[in-house]
Amino acid sequence: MRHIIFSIENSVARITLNRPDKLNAFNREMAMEMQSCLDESATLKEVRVVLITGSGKGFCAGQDLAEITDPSGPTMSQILSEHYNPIIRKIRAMAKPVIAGVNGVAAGAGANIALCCDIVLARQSSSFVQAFSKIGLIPDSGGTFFLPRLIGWQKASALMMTGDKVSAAEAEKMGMIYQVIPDDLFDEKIQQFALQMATMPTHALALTKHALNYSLASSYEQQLDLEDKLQQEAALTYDYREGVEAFMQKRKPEFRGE
Ligand code: T3D
Repeated sequence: MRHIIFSIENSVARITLNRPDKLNAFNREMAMEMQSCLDESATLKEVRVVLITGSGKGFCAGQDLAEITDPSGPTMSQILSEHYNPIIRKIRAMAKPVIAGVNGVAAGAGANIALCCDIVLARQSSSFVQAFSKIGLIPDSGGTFFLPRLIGWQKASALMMTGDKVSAAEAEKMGMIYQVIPDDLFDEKIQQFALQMATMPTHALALTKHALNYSLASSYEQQLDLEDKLQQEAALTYDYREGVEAFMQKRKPEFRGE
């Protein structure tokens, strides 16, 4: 792969966006490579967590603006239907936790790809920008769906219309992201966090994600019924038996993700 570094170690698949001189902005090739990495992470049983991060000083500056001014480049319709929407769908459908380790500025589609992940950790000096309005576009990559649900209508509306930059600390305060990590500890902490998530009961986490996906669009009654159904499934797993047994025996559980 030319624009992504992909590795699998200790059950963690790490996808590193790697066009640092462009703040890891997406061109078509990188979008396709990212989709392949997500597909492989979804398929491989040994992968129990996916960690998405960026190389260099940025996380991702969204669409490579040079590519859209290139007459031989992809069309707007291709950019959404073939690049970003499949990425968002693959992340939400992934039956394993997907963690965004935001190491620097996350702008446009770069911000919204991070925000659709299950857990967002951000380096203290990083920032989030809904950059779209600055170039006359509307927020895409699921931004109009996820951002108001994360931080409320008013703040989402203001951030999307102004294109104001939000620091990682502000983003944490408004509930946009889970945790800010001091710059010097960032690499170590995101790795530790991913490793710890990889020892969790993966199948139960997948069912949790499934329930959360549905909660975005269903009623209270539908959600109770769904929890009932998914809990029956969780109760059949090896990890459920192991979790209860370990608790009774006052020892640490050894989950297999099954
Ligand atoms: O057709 C469609 O576009 C549909 C798809 C939409 C999806 C989208 O994501 S639309 C939004 C696209 N992204 C942006 O508009 C963000 C543009 N970038 C910025 O606003 C700023 O670069 C940042 C706020 C992200 C960071 O600012 P700063 O001051 O830290 O860095 P910089 O100096 O602006 O950028 C550093 C380099 O990265 C610079 O290159 P140079 O001059 O050193 O050679 C800059 O040109 C390059 N870069 C940054 N963002 C992009 C980019 N190159 C191409 N595309 C970019 N998006």
